[in-house]
Amino acid sequence: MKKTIVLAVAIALVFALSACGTKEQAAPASTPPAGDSTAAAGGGAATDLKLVAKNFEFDQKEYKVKKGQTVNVSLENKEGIHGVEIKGLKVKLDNNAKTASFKADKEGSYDIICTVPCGAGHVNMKAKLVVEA
Ligand SMILES: [Cu+2]
Repeated sequence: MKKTIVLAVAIALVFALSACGTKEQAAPASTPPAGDSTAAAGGGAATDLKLVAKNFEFDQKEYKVKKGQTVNVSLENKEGIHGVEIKGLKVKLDNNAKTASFKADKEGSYDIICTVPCGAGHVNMKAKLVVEA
């Protein structure tokens, strides 16, 4: 008899948990936008953002992503050794950590800077990330 009760409670728990899960329909992937999550989340709004660095500039002055997207950032050092920090988004990349993911959940313009003292043009190695509505 006791076993039946335990089983019933277990089933009720499972239902309660799955009911909770359906509340968040907007998030098909339950992966939080942690900085170290590089796995491609199946479905959902995800986008790849590649930053190509050389002496002493990035391949674009301005990168754009849509608000709400999970952005998988990667860094390619085409010439020289550079690092990247996206200010305000806790994203840092270099040759040891070339990829990162973050959720673009706030509109705005974020500064992208080089984090490696790479040479004469280092201080001017800047770009922008724009999160659009
Ligand atoms: Cu630099």
